[in-house]
Amino acid sequence: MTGHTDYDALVIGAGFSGIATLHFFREAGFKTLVVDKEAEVGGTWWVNNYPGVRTDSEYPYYSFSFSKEVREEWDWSERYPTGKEVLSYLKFVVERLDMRKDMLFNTAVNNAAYNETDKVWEVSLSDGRTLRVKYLVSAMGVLSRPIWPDIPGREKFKGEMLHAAMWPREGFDLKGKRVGLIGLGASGLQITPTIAPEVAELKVFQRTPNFVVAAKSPKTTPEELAKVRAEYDEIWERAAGHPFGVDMVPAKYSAKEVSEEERRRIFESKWDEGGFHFANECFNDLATDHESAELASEFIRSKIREIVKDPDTAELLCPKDYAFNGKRVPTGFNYYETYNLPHVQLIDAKTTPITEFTEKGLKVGDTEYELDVIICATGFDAMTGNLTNLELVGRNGKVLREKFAEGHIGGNLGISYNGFPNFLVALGPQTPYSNLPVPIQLGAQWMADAISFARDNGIEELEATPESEEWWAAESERAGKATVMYEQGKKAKAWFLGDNVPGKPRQLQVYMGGGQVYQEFCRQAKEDGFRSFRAP
Ligand code: N01
Repeated sequence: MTGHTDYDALVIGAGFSGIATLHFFREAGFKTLVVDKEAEVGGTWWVNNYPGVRTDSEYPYYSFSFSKEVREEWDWSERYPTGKEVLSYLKFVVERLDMRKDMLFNTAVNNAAYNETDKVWEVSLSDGRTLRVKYLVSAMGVLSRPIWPDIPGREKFKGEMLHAAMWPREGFDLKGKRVGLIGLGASGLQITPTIAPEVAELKVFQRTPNFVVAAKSPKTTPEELAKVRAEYDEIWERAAGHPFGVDMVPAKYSAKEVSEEERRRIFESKWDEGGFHFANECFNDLATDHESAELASEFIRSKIREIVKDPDTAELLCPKDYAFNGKRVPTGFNYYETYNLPHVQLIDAKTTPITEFTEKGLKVGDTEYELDVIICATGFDAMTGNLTNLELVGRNGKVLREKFAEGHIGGNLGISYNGFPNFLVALGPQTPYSNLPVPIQLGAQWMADAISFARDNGIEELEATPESEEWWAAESERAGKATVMYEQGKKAKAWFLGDNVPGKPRQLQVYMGGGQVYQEFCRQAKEDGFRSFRAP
């Protein structure tokens, strides 16, 4: 029998995942507490307040579908809402659904240990308390453990050193400053055009260029919002059934099946539509066929050469060592155009890498660049970073990071790990590579169903079976290797392979087989009475 508990469930993190988990757990009748080390709700959208931060998924499916009140009452202002607007939305959800009373802020989980006798998790908090809970849920986020660049001398720099994911809460005035930017993933690409107009000089140090698809963010109209509301359930259904969790029409043809002229016409029209329409709606094999991915690459290179006036800069911006989809596709808002500004300079940090930070700036080979501010938009220890950092002790004193070191980062379906009973992960490693609110909401609902089933059937412990972990590791690898992302990602040192973190073993960090396939596996597990989550 389970010993005394303070809560049925404790959820770590009050971002999208924590909010959805709280919603479904409360609905299912579980007394749940959410704790977050930050001062507010929002997770990623609270922490990331760097200049230019915004979504690159469109608002109708970059949001929850579960609350009719929220859907009816919240008005989005533009297609790709800014970080500030997403944060306001999450605050609105929390207020409207009266969630704050079940949330605790400025409180970190120091460690958690499973008490095998009482079958409870003992969770020690930074406020000095130890709570006993039946279920412990990680909703700590997947791209939220920032990493600094592997360049010596950071402490020497006498100017201001900022990280995109640790931007000062109160903002930072860059007006008139000489700024250096390292990192051109989604974060750096949003920062570049946003800060360029106000700084005195912007030096962008590029190691690997990206294939950036253009995006525009028109303002919404009352008519459009009304239409989205009327069609909301269908929009959500389509997004849930799409491999990447977006409401887009999968293309029917291969890029190799059409004439060159027709291909160009289709690429142009989806480029104009903007954002992920280009990746998802042009052709059906840009993520699975290397030649088709190369055709898309060549189109984007032609766009770069068209937009960027200086031919040397344009060539430097053209990725040549890997093809489209080799990195997580980023969207750009005036990104390439920014290099036409006279005070913006692109510096090749690939041929000659950045060797060190100095008192005055940084050095690339023998050249020292003097700077007032250095911005590192150098990414995250993705998917596993927060989990390996947590002192989470399961059966027989085993720590989760030890299990990860053995290679089982995804457990069963990225949700549960053998040896860690009643510990569940919202959006764990090897969950879908997708527009995230969709798998977040579906995953939270699934977890609530799983623990309801356990309660209703007298099952004390939910825990992945060893066989299910072997199966999921093999399926994740099979699915990943069937995509362009795997081979191209290796060339591009993609975070979805773990290649961006020195020393991290190369392993698929996400499930590449498609969100709809993943959901089908989850549905089957539920239909099967969660058998693969009932070790031994
Ligand atoms: O990080 P990244 P990010 N010298 O890992 C460079 C999500 N996201 O924060 O490619 C020079 O993509 C590194 O270079 P290289 C989204 O899923 C979403 O931008 O390794 N450069 C790379 O350019 C995204 O994919 C939004 O050669 C160095 C950069 O740092 C994920 O978060 C917005 C270097 C890191 O890029 C991560 O994006 C923001 C060095 N020594 C983020 N070390 C939305 O729009 C590293 N780099 C919703």
